[in-house]
Amino acid sequence: MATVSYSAKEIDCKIVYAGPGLSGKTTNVKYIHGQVATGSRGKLISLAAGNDRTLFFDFLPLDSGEINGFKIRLHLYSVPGQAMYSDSRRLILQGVDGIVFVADSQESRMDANIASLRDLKENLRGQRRKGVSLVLQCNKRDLHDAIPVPEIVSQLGLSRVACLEAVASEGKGVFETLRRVSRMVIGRLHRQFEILEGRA
Ligand SMILES: Nc1nc2c(ncn2[C@@H]2O[C@H](COP(=O)(O)OP(=O)(O)OP(=O)(O)O)[C@@H](O)[C@H]2O)c(=O)[nH]1
Ligand SMILES: [Mg+2]
Repeated sequence: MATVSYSAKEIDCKIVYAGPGLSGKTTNVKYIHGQVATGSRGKLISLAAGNDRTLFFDFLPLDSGEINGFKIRLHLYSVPGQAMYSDSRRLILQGVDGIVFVADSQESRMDANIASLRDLKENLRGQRRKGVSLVLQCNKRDLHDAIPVPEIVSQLGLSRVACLEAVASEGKGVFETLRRVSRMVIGRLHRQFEILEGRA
């Protein structure tokens, strides 16, 4: 859930990139870091092993405009996709506002996508799931064995979720995905402010 600091006039939102190992979560966050002007972002922190696999998370703070004089700060995290790090994922998902599920489009990775989505649902248990925005990113669309997007959507049972295609290693679809999820998260904040101010 977004945290509001009245003294700093700042709202912090948490957006988490989830999905199976090697699906391209870190690649999304690194690309965003490389494209956003230094004045609008903080430092990228990556806790990774020597082989670039995420061990705990990547973290990138981004400024994203204002609501009623409150500065909005998006905190982007990527989780480690490897199955054994489920406890870390549960920790990182605490208080999440928006999730990008980065699916790997390769046919050979469909079982991993399905297992990762199941693990995500389990890790969100106990949280107010209704307040969390979810976006599906079908990544690695450049690979020859990428299966059609509707098939991925259907196998994951995510037909009611916003879906975007990406080639994150080339930056394609990365900002479109971030815009979609942040618009959903910030839209909800706007509605909450309207309710607080009795304008709803
Ligand atoms: N061909 C292709 N390769 C990609 C794409 N996106 C990412 N990759 C590559 O996939 C590999 C894994 O990417 P990462 O971003 O490290 O994957 P991850 O999801 O963070 O993996 P974990 O940290 O282990 O969970 C890297 O070699 C990337 O360059 C893509 O769209 N197409
Ligand atoms: Mg990673």
